[in-house]
Amino acid sequence: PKTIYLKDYQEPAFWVEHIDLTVRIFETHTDVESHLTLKKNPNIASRDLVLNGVDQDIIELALDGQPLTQSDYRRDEESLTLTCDRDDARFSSLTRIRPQDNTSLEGLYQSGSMYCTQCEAEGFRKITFYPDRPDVMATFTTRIEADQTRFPVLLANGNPVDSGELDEGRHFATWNDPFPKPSYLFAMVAGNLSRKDDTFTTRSGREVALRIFVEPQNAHKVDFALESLKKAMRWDEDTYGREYDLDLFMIVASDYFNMGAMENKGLNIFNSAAVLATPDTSNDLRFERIEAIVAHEYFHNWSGNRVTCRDWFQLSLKEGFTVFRDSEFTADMHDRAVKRIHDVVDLRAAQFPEDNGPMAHPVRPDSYIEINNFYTATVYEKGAEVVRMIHTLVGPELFRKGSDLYFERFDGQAVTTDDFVACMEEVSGRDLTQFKRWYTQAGTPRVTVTDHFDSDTGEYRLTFRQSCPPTPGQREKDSFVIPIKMGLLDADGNDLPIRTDADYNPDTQVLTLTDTETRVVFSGVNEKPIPSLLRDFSAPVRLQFDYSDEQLAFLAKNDANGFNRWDAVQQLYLRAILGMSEDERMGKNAQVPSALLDTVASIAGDTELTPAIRTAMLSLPGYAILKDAVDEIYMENLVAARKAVINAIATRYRDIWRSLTEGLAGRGDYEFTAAEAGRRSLQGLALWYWLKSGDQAAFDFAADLYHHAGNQTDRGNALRAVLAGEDHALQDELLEHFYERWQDDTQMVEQWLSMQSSAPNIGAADIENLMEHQAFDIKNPNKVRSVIAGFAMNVESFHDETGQGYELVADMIGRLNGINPQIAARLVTIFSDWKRFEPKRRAMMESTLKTILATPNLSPDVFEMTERALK
Ligand code: BAL
Ligand code: ZN
Repeated sequence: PKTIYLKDYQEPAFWVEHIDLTVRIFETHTDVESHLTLKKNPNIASRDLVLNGVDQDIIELALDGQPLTQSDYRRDEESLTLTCDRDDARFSSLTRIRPQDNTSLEGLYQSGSMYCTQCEAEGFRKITFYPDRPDVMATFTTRIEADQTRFPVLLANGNPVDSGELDEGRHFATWNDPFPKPSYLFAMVAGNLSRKDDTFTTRSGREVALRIFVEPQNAHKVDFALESLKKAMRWDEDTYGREYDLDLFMIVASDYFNMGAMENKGLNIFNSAAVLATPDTSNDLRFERIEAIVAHEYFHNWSGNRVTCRDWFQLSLKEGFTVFRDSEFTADMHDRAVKRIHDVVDLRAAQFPEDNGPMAHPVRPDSYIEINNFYTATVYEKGAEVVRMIHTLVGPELFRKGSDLYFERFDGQAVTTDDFVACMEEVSGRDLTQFKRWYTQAGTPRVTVTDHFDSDTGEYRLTFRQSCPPTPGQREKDSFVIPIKMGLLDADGNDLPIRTDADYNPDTQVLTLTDTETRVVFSGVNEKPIPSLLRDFSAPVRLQFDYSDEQLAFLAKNDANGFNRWDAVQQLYLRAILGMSEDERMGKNAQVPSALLDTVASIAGDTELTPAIRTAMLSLPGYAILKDAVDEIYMENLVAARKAVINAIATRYRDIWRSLTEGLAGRGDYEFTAAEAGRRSLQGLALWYWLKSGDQAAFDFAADLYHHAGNQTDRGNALRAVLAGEDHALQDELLEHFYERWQDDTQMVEQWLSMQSSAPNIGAADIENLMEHQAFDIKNPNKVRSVIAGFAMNVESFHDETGQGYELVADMIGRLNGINPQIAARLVTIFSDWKRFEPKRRAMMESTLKTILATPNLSPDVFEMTERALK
């Protein structure tokens, strides 16, 4: 496979001004006719017209109406190249594809009863010959022809311009998209779909028609997404001044989908799991996720579609910015501190480990083999953190000015992360040259902080030292610009006034570090304070300060910053679990620290904290975070230590968990609000602890809650708690009941699968059985994710000492390699921390990776990921 480098980027020799596309769907095949209006790019001397195309049978090709024969062009696996002597030319092609056999779910494919597309990143080349690169922006006219009975609904980007009947029971629809766009934003759908309509009036008074299309059995599941869409449209007007541009905005739900959703111009296509919701079938987390994804895809209309990426190395230009936007949207809609906590948990659980292993890459990578492998936590979530830091450094007003400038200056263009940052520099007058290292240097910086107090002079000094570990291809790192939001707490827990000559902004409480070492002197300090550092997680770094347990307990109780209160408790948990794990390994008697247990009791009883914050503070760090925090992973010891902490918390406070569970019972109908979701989450967690204490009354309560739940949040909380306990008869009974009741509901079946794959004590053999179940379908990514990815995240089971978990997942990767390489490649990341395990698992995981690498006909996707993992 070929490696592509950012440094080799060149504009194409020809632009496409317009494409006229006709897609004729037949029972056994689909014919695609396309006509490209080409224009020579005067900046490039070459006259090579390079058209990407794969998995297509050529019927005829023509240039300016002259048929082309094989000697007229050069062909390789991914493209054909011909010489075009005219500056204005028209390239035509007629090719044949087979969407019904397309299991990669890229390009045009069959999903259930419908046909739909996924073109990002490089799926359009599976539909027709085209310069399939994001810097080529064209207007599209799309005509679809298909059987009228089987496919009554025919959709494409833009506005409907024509439709009518054809012979033999067929019909057509023609769509025109007036906004130039890259081919990755192309979409079309043909199906028997039910439709729900709504409208949105933009702030300038234009009425936009909103339509959601779903397969008929899902017609009752669209209201929440429609409401979310309208909220997102309003928010983008209010917060960014961005108005929707077409007269029609459509969403289609597809059961077979590799990603969460896709922002195709005017025609978003969603994974059904990311759009369909009812209180009876979706839990609160799912509601929040759907609201965020609907918003994310909608926000792309500006940050991604109107202004797009010049090349795929710039992916974070649209993804990092858009994740930042959707994260702020959720914070505004619900609870800002809780949203920040959830984002940081995800970052630490997914992105930090990525940055800490062989898959580490910069937010703007330098090279790739398969771009699909770079839709990563680094490009998305760390990319969003980088945008957030710019927001923090320049402040909200200038950030908005910078984004206005960016959208205005680059509207209709394909640009780079440098262009984005340049706008922020221009409006703020701030030089962000050093800051841009966040885009080019991989790895999570470490910031070690020490302090010194001089009571004679009333000076308190903090010394910050930053470093960044080596990552693949980058041994040495230059220092980063790191905004540290901070405060100093006095003995009563109040913030002291800050007096310092350092680069500290009193309005935002932000201290900006630029050097490897920074000494900051605070004057007028009468007593030694406790520093509260990295408030709101103001930079994606690992900050280390040598707090005592008592100081952490103090911060957990008193810090004015909600995020840091939570983080102080997390440090207590982490420290306790890691300490106990190490004690265990050394054969010492491991004790749960009393500061931790006291803190837990005080949080559980603190009714001044919202239930949602209490849930977050009472939730232990997961294994992804624990594994990432140690140099060498000893799974048995980590598991034993984490369980011991849970058991101590559960049994010591059994009465608290019981009274919380009972006291937090819901009244009235389900409402998806921050307050109600918080209440349900705390009840779910309390029930889980109560049940972990082994109290029979808790099992009875859970069974009762399961059977009488009026919504899926409560039902799921009850079932998850039962699955975490030891009553196997009750587990079987509820699981059987669940499937019986919900087997016709795809989203519920997916949850049924993932609750089992992530339950404690599940083994590889159970997973094999689950894959034999009629509910499983290896060609459906959601089912694969529910069972296989769920199992792989279930580290207690996946890392079983026999290595059977590894074998099972490797076997799946081998099978998926030929079916859906994108999904197969994603699963490889599960093994990427193999080098950090103790010798036995390390050897087993390495050999598993080598087995994967030896798979016959390995796709470039899986090859690239496995090779990187092994390095
Ligand atoms: N662009 C791929 C899906 C998303 O990030 O919105
Ligand atoms: Zn996106």
